[in-house]
Amino acid sequence: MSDLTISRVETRLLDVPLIRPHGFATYTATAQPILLISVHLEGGVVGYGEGVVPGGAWWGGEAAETMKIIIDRELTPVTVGKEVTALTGIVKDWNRSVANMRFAKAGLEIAMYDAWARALDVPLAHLLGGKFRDELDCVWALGVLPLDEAISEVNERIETMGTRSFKLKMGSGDPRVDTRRISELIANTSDELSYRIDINARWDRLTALTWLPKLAEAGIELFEQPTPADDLDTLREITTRIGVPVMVDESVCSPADALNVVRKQAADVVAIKTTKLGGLEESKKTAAIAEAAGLACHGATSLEGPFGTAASLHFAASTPAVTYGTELFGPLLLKESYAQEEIVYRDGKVVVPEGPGSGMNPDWDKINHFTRE
Ligand code: MUC
Ligand code: MG
Repeated sequence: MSDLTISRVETRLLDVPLIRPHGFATYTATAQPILLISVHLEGGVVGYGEGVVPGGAWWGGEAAETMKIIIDRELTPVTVGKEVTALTGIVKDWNRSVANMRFAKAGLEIAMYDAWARALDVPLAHLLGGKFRDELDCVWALGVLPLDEAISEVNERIETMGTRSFKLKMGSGDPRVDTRRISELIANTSDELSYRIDINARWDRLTALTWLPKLAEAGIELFEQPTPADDLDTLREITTRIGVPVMVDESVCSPADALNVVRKQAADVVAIKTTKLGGLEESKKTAAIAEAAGLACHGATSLEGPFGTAASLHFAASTPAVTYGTELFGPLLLKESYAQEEIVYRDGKVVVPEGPGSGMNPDWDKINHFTRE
């Protein structure tokens, strides 16, 4: 046993209200369930991670509640008592006893990495190859909103964050209505802005081939996951026929998925989420595959809070393959933070927090306030 031995793992469910309802294709979130994961070392250091999905199980099948069960019952017993520096071997042990469950594994892996970096008193990025940049472009996402609310939110974000690039969720309603709403939004806001859409895999091939060209004409510059995750042939057809870059998100939840997208030439950009991919190591592997094939990588979010977002920022700051900016705005969607520090957003960018670890420290009063009974 040493100061780096993992003495215990704690998980607690938080319910954190959002600043406004966030409408996805098939779900509207008003609060974000977040599993706060703490990894305690014998020497007294504690590392933090978050188990988070965008709203709930609709996105990929896991939820904060399932992550708690998997971590408490399956992953913790094969983690406690080992040195945090044995992280790779610990993850191999997890994979022997638990298949898939990447969101759960990501939260615990990141908490271990955070504890390790804090024990060395260095920023998390030092364990990931080191930072080569201190800030990254950051888009803002609008949920499905009525036109007037969307216009005022775009102008408010330009004012408060200097945002130049916006992601528009869609896919919940009539494609004709959605397309008209988005065309009017683009026409009624500054023509110096860039817009992309995320349909969360909910359009079928015919709907996509009918409406995406009209959205391209309206000025949409990127199609995120317009059609189902497994149908890479349709994604390739969209990528080659319409001429607007396609970003895969639900299609890539592992390095092997990225290889399939490369082989099928199904997309131009890969959304790298440290959550869906199972943590920082798996995200590095996925980004390397995309980079080797000439695909761009985007530092994407599952709407993590401050701890998960900071870890993803340290990842993106140490991964040159992330060339397509980020959407790591999660903490700004939460009505209140539960960390002592604030992540800084300015001039359309987000600043990588300083360490040790992720650079975020718990505000226990707020955490206790948000903890689910
Ligand atoms: C997703 O599918 O991209 C990221 C931002 C947002 O508004 O939704 C998430 C999930
Ligand atoms: Mg997406």
